[in-house]
Amino acid sequence: MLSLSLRQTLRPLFLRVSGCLGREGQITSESCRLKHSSGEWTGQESLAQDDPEMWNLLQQEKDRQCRGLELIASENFCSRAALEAQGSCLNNKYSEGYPGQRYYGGAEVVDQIELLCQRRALTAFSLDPNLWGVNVQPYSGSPANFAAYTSVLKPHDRIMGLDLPDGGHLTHGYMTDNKRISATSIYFESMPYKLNPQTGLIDYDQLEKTARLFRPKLIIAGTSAYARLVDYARMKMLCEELNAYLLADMAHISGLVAAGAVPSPFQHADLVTSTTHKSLRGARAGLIFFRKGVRSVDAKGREVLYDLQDRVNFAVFPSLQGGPHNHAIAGVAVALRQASTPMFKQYITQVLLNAKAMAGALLRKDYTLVSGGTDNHLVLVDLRPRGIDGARAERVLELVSITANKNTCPGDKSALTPGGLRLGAPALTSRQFKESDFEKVVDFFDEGIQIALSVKKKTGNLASFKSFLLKDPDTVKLIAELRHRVELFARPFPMPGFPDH
Ligand code: DSN
Repeated sequence: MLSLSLRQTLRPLFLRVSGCLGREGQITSESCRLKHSSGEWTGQESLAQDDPEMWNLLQQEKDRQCRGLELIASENFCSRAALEAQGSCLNNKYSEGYPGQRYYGGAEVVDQIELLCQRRALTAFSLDPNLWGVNVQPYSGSPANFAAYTSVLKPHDRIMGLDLPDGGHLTHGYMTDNKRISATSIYFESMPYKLNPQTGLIDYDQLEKTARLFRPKLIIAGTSAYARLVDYARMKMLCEELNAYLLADMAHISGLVAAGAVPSPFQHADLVTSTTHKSLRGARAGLIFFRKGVRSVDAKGREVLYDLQDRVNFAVFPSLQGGPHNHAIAGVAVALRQASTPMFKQYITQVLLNAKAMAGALLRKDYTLVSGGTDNHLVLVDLRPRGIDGARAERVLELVSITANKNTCPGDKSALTPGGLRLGAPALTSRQFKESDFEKVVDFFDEGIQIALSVKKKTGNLASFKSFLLKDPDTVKLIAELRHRVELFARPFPMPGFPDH
C-alpha cells in the first residue's frame, strides 16, 4: 500500500497522466476502460479474448497440474496472491540500480517494494539487519550463484562444490572429463567433492583432504538431490583453515530453513543463495544474503570487517544484470510474508512428515533409497537394484500423470539414463496431501514401475522402449487405466493459484 502522504502527492500526477482513478481515487480497470471508448487499442482484453491460442495452452497446463501427481522436488504451487503481484503493472518498470539510487525516474514505488522485500527476507530467516543484508534482484538461482561467486572471486579462482552426479547443482562448478559445462567451471577452476558411495552421505573426510591440496577460495555447501542434512559447521571450520568463503546454496531447502525445520546455514555461511519458488513456495526469482560486521580478527587483534554488501550489489548490477524484475520482487515479497507465518511452519512440518511417509512406503516395497531415507523434503530412489533406470521410469510415470525426474545416483555414468528418480513432497503438500495420501502415491508409483519393468523386458534401447509404450495395445490400455485412477485420485485435492490458469 502507498502511504497516505505519498498517495496524496502522487494523486494529481496519476489523474493527469493516466486518467485511471475512479471517483474515490481508486485505480479501477472500469475507469481506465471508460477513457478509451473510441475503439483504439487499450490492451485491456483478457488473455482469453486477446490470445485464445495461448489461453488454451495455459488452461491445458493448469489441467495437467490439477489432474496429476507433482513429485518434482524443486517444484511447488505458488499462491494466487504472489502470482497476482508477479503478473502486475510492475512488469512495466525499469529501475536499474538500488532503492534511492536508480538510473531511471519514477522508481518511488518500486523502491518501497524492493525495501519491503529485503526486510521480509531478513525477517523470514530471523536475521539481524546489522549482521546480514540481502540482494533481492537475482533473476533466479543460477544467476544468484554466478553473481555471488563474481562478488568474491577473480576469474580462475578456485571453487569446490558437490558434484552434479552426486546431488550437487550445475552452478556448483560442474564439468566433465571432456568439457566445462557450467559457466561456473568455465570462468572459475572447479574441483568437486563427492558422496561416499557406501553410505550415500557427503564424504567430508575426502572433501577436507582434497581442499587442503586444492586450496579453494570458496566452498559451496548446497545440494539439489540430497536427502540428508548438510554439516555446515564442519565445512565452515575447513573454510576458516583455508581462508575461504563458505557459500550455502539453500535453494531446495529454503522453506525448511525459514520454518526452522532444519539447521540454518546462516549460523556458519558467509554468503547464502536461494531460489524463491521451491520449498519457499514463492514467485520465481533468486536471493543472495551476505554477512555484515566482523569477519575475523588479525594477528594484531584488529577486526577485519566483511565488505560483501558492495561487492554483491555490484556483481548483480551492473556486472551481470540489467533492470531488476520488479514484478518478481513483489511476488517474492508476498511469499516471504507468507513464509513468516505459523501457517507456513505447519506446511513445512507436513512436508517433512510426508517425505518420511513416502520414504517409509518405498522401503516397505523394497525400493532402495540413496542414504537409506530422508531428513528433508525429498527422497532419491535408486532403481538400479530393481533392474530399471530413471529415464524409462520417468517416461512411464509421465504417461500415467505422475511427474518426477530422472536423477543420477552415486556411481552412475550416464545423465541421460541415470539409475535414479528424485521424488519431492513440497508440491503435493501444498495441495494438502497428508501421510496416507503419500502412501497411496507410492502405490501408484509402484504400479508405474511394474509397467516399466515389464516393457523393458520386451524392448531394446530407450527409443524402442518409448515407442512400445505408445504402440503396444496391451501396454497402452494398462497405462490408460492407471492414468485414469491417478487422475481420479489427484483432481479433487485443492490447488493454490488462480482457478483457471
Ligand atoms: N532445476 C532445479 C532442480 O531441480 O533442482 C535447480 O536448478
